[in-house]
Amino acid sequence: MVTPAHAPDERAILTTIIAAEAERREIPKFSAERPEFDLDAAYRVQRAGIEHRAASGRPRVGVKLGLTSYAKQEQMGVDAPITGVLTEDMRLSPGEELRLDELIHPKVEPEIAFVFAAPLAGEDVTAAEVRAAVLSVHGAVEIIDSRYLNFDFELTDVVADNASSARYLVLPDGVAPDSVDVIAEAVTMRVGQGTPVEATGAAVMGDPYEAVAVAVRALAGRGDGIRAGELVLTGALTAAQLIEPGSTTVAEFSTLGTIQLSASATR
Ligand code: OOG
Ligand code: MG
Repeated sequence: MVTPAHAPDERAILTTIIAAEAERREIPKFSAERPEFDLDAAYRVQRAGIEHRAASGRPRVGVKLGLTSYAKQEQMGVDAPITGVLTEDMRLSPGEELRLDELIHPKVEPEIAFVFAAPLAGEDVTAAEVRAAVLSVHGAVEIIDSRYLNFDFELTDVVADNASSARYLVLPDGVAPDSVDVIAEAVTMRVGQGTPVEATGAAVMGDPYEAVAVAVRALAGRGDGIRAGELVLTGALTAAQLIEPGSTTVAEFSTLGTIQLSASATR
């Protein structure tokens, strides 16, 4: 999988990212000094990082879409959707405190999540096929924590950093695809006393099922897909909001329920 000519540099990039996450240290982006570091190389680094997590007892449990909404693309100055991989250790249970002493500069974003009944892969998967493979639809928040200084990155950097993945909280009670209009589903989210942000599912490429179809087609090009039983986060509906120590984030979905996530008082 790893192209020999680029392997040493890719290994060095991954080692630096893993250390940054473990030591809660921001690092400068790689792209500035490595013009040869392209998207294929970035996804190889991401994959190697996921293999490293699995080897250390943190197995893959799903896929996340990133930068699928205009709000996010505009916030990050990046203009294409990406994918990352969710691992078991990233999961937060409802009521569990978000420990800021484990993270660098986390932000929270509201998302619509799918749990898949059937596997899904292929270069020509459609939104209808995505919907047919979905078992349940859930309200969720993702906590992203880019390992880069000030969340300053190009597409290659953020892909190598597993799309800034850090934590996620998915409401346990999901509904069948027939019972929810994911395009019209609305969310309002507020961190502490901050300004509420709101959006509907349409913010994600017009239709979260379509966003997943696009992602599955991209995954197919890299020999990957969604496995039966996996969770998929379809991408932030709004811009991500910084999490202040001691704050409680409330994300209220129109039909999928309400998430409350309290952050520790100290970082
Ligand atoms: C990249 C991750 C984006 C989303 O939902 O759009 C993402 C970032 O903004 O750091 O998770
Ligand atoms: Mg996200």
